Amino acid sequence: MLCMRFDVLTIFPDMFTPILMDSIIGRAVKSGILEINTINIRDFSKDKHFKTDDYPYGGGSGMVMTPQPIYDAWQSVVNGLDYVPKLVYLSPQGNCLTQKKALELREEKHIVLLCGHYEGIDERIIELIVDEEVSIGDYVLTGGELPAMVLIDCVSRLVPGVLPSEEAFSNESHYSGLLEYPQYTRPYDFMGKTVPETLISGHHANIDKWRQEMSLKRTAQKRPDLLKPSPL
Ligand code: 4GX
Repeated sequence: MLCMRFDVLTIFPDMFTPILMDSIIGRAVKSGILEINTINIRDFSKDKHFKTDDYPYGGGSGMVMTPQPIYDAWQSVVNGLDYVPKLVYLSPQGNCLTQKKALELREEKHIVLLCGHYEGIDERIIELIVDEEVSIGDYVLTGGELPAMVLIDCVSRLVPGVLPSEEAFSNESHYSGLLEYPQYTRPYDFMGKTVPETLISGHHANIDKWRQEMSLKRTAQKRPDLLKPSPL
């Protein structure tokens, strides 16, 4: 039944309760398709004040997350497993989280997510245990928790059984590399603006053609960068 497991190493485990409650992800956790655990890095601190950060060697402003509690928190997840789960560190220096990257991560049965704070984590953690750094975009947040939630949300919805229907994600934005076509629901006339005639014609071939054309037109207008051949 269990399809995918996430373990989140964080100093703010309570931030994750909203995505584990009431949401589509929460429902998948309750039904056993997903397992999501949070591990409080602070619980593993050997410091007498349970500190998880320290001053940077070489000086400078801000604090750096100490390696020991992170390493021991990771050990607590890996202990007893007969495989080593992929460890992803959320950081602005990472590979961009795209739909392609989400489809790739969906192939893992178990992902451990490491959330950093302050000026980041001790570089030796990245060298010793991090498999991949992933960024959710070119902006700076206060911590890796929101990026971890974004990653869990976008990878989880690709796991079979999490969304009500499989087709729900097969024709949506970015799946085909194009943006979605415009959607309409009732009423037919809203504030004098009516629904495009093709959509009420009942002619399915014409509707498909209209949607494809609109997807392409929209992408050219709003995100022309998506139509350019990628350098990779
Ligand atoms: N996409 N953040 C990581 C700590 C940090 C600081 C410096 C490395 C170097 C982010 C993003 C993001 C905030 C998570 C800073 N790590 N993560 N954190 N954008 O902004 O993923």
